[in-house]
Amino acid sequence: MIFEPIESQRSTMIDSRLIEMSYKEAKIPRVIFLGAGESGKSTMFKQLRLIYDTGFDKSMRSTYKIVVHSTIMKIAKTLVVQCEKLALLGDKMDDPGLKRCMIEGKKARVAAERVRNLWELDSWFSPQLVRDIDDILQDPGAQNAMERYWMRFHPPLPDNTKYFASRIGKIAEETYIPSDQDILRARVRSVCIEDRILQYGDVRFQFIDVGGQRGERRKWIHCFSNVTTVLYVLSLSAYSERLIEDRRVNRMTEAVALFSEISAMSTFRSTSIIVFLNKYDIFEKRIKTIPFSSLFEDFDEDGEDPCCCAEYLKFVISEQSSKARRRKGVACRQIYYHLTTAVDTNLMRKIFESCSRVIVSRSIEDAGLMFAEEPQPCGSC
Ligand SMILES: Nc1nc2c(ncn2[C@@H]2O[C@H](COP(=O)(O)OP(=O)(O)OP(=O)(O)O)[C@@H](O)[C@H]2O)c(=O)[nH]1
Ligand SMILES: [Mg+2]
Repeated sequence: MIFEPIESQRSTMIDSRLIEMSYKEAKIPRVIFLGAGESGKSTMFKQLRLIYDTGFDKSMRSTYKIVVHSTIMKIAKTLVVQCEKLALLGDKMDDPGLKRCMIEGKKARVAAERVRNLWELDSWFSPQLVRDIDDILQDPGAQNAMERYWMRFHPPLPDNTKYFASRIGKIAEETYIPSDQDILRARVRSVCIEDRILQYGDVRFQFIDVGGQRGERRKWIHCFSNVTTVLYVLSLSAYSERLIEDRRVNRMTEAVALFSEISAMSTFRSTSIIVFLNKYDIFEKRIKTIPFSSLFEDFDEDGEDPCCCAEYLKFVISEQSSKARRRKGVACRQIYYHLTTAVDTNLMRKIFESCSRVIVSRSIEDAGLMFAEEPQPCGSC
């Protein structure tokens, strides 16, 4: 099941009440980010803060310093464990590629031993730890493993692995303060609902970010009222990844099914829907190593062309959501698509600008200031 049953949990009620209150006070239209876990919703939400608000303040940067440090520790630890697993697997399968994933250098092996024995919570970012992590990251065996894991399997190594591995020197400095890009790349799983009121074009909107993992979705319903636009974020690179919540399920399959469900909800009957096909930067590299057709067997076009693959995906999404709407008797409407890389601020500025026409006009229609076009019955799609 994609949506979990609605449970009246205390934290949920607090989240939703807060949002409800601020909405009632402000009486402004809402725009909500929805999508599966790790698709990039919070990253886009952070971009809104950078582009339309005051950016990241001092206290946010110091919070993220801890996040960045713990991310690097986690990457190093995971890498040490995975290197062993891969090398063992290589032996078993007689695969020289996998065998090469053994940490080889003497210095790196000693460092790996130390890092393996660390407790994440009680370790601090000491100079010794930084040297150890650097020794591990420089090791050819670990680099082979990183490449394989980053490209092929997910989890365990997160999308930001390469980025933070390349920044270790800077991050280890005592005076280090996370840059905007570090904050955009740092991952904090959303477990509560966040909202922010922003001036967007000529209109003030309440933007809402929610957690996308299965356990978080039961909270969504509390902020569905008065939404004028849904921004659905779907990770393109998900086609080769599995859900953290259930390793048997492909992430893209889940994301497409979730979208179909949302687009067929009667609550969103007259809501604008914009789909961000995100993580384009990862996707265009990954399709060169893992065929897009590994998930979509019917896809027989140029698998090395990211736009061609994305077009096919749009077709799949439209087909499945039309079917879901027909089943529920919900009228057909236009869905807008954008290819995005959420960590790229310049690109996101352009994307948000180009979405403003849809978002703003919808809110004006809802306010009754403009003539709203009647939706077509679903039989015509
Ligand atoms: N390279 C790259 N990384 C991205 C992109 N979008 C998001 N990420 C990274 O992906 C990770 C997950 O992004 P989040 O924004 O936390 O995902 P989310 O949808 O909010 O996830 P939940 O809170 O679990 O629902 C973070 O480390 C981001 O920096 C992208 O377009 N390119
Ligand atoms: Mg999030």
